[in-house]
Amino acid sequence: MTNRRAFIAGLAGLPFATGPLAAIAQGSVRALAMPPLLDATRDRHFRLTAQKGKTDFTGLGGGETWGFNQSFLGPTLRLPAGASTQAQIDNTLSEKISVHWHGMLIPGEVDGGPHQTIEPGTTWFPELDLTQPPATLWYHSHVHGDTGRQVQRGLAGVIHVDDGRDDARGLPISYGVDDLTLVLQDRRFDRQGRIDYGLSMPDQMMGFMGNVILVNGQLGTQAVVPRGIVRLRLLNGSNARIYPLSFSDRREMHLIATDSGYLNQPVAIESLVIAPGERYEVLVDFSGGEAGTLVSSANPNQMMGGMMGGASTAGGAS
Ligand SMILES: [Cu+2]
Repeated sequence: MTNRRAFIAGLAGLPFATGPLAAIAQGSVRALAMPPLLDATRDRHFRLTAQKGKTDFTGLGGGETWGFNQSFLGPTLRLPAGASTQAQIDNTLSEKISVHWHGMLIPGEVDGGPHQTIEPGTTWFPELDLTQPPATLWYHSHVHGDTGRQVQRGLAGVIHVDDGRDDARGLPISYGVDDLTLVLQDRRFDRQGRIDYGLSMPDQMMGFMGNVILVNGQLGTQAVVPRGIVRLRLLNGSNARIYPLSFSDRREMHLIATDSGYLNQPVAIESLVIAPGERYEVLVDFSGGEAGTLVSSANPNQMMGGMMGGASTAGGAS
């Protein structure tokens, strides 16, 4: 594949990672996998099953994780703009969850907030009538007092609201090829590689902060993209970490969309700051063939920043 070049999306190399994790971060680089695409634009129906699984993120063994239709996180939902889609959510877990459609402009009765829990062993059938313009949204459990833990476990995924006109707009539309969905999340792992969500006093005061960055639930990965313009749909699905993102060679990005959809025109930027829950879409030019490294500098909202370390790397170059 001589016309393709590597673009690394997720080599977590935080300077304060502990022993075994630091070794993994410096280890071999794997290909970044996208969440599976669940395209409901034709059927106007989709089904998500909240389920238990096991994930070994670090190679140290791993442990129980949760996901929709898989072990960790959920599929990317492609939903039609200007149409109604019937959803079916099965909860096979042993505790109540909810599925909140973050960013969706829909009535409260189908919004999936803390008032709409899905009890264990039950199914919820919300009808999602999308009257909003195309945008990148996300879904996540939103149980009162338990959202942080359940999202850490994996109950989250991305939504593309699609009006079928992106090709006419000249935007990349091949999912996972030149249209990449990147879910940025931080985690802590114990020595067995299980997700560690023990909340310390600073966690409770400042919000949970992990010491490794996962991209689509994966550590130490790179994405290979075609030469040309590549679209990155970025979601910060972390509890509290804010990511100031840029490419290590300061290459230009063109911001095309934010939480509510497309801008009137692209804006050339060198960096962007993405807070928890936010989405940004950027175009990056890979026609020159040089690999790029997407880097996150230190969380600007971090108490004791000096103690916790400075720059952290969300990507690495090849
Ligand atoms: Cu939300």
